[in-house]
Amino acid sequence: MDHSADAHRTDLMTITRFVLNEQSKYPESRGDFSILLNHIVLGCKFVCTAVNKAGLAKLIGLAGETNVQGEEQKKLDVLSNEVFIKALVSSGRTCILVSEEDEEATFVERSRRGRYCVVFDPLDGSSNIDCGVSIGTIFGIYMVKDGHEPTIDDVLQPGKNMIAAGYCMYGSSCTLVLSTGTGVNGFTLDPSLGEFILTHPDIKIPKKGKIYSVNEGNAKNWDGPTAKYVEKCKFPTDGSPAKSLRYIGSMVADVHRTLLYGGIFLYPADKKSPNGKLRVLYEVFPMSFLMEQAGGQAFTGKQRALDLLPAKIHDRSPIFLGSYDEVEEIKALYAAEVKKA
Ligand code: FDP
Repeated sequence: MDHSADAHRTDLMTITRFVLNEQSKYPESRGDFSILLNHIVLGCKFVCTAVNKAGLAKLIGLAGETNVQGEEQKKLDVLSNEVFIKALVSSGRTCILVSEEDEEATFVERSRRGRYCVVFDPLDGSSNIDCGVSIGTIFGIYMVKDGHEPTIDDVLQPGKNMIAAGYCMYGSSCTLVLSTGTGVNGFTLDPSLGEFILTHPDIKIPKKGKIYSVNEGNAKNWDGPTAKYVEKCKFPTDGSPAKSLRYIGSMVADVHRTLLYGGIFLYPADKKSPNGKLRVLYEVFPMSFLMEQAGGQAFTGKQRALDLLPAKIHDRSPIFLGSYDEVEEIKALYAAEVKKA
């Protein structure tokens, strides 16, 4: 990439401009989605700033410490949740919010209600906060039909009914990846402007990948197809080179790398956790939506991930997502297992 040319670019495509451009393609649009997205973006910027200061916690008193004024400070995941709930409610465009942090869904009061339901994990990968590893916010958006009183069934919907999904990664840079159902675009926060700039237009995941990403510490409890797939990654029998293993243990970071470089990310079922670990509504669905929109696939071991119908808001599911060919291989291994039975 020609960075010197970039430094002189003055015509920047900000995320706001991008979304307004998209909106202008739909003359009937009332601009509600753009307003909602603006509030999500604000939440991401707020959390990004808080995450960047996390390493200074002991010095200046953040995240569970007592600060110099003697005030008790909030843990980052609790703070992030509050930031997003407030940003989403104040947008006036939401009616139901489901957060990883809250046991129950939040129903927005009638006077501040809009048509969108947002499911989100405000700070995913939070076990990585204290060591400064990349973490992120994941979100998915459903729309409630006009004139209907929102109920929990409006969010207990298959992922294929989402109208948008995305994540924001708080890493060496702050990157927001978004799909509104017509491809995937990536934006990087320019801290000097305080704006997300389109840096990764029309992301397409490579059809095949050289990287697999999994917590191999769980291998002794895996089922046959998962164990066979990972064995093939390490000891291929078709003459292809062995794959590299990369596992950060922070879903946003592992999925982001998979999206850009290709490969597969898996959090399978195992004997101890028959439904895997990751949550359907705000981890599996948004990431599966993005993968499909980028030309990849997402599979649960039994079906297309976006066809799942969650029964409860915090349901979990095994997940295999990434490059088209890699997921195709996994699907073949599970199909062979079903045939054997
Ligand atoms: P974390 O527990 O740190 O919040 O679902 C949360 C998650 O992280 C994902 O971000 C990550 O992919 C996964 O759990 C890591 O789980 P393991 O530690 O079991 O590998």
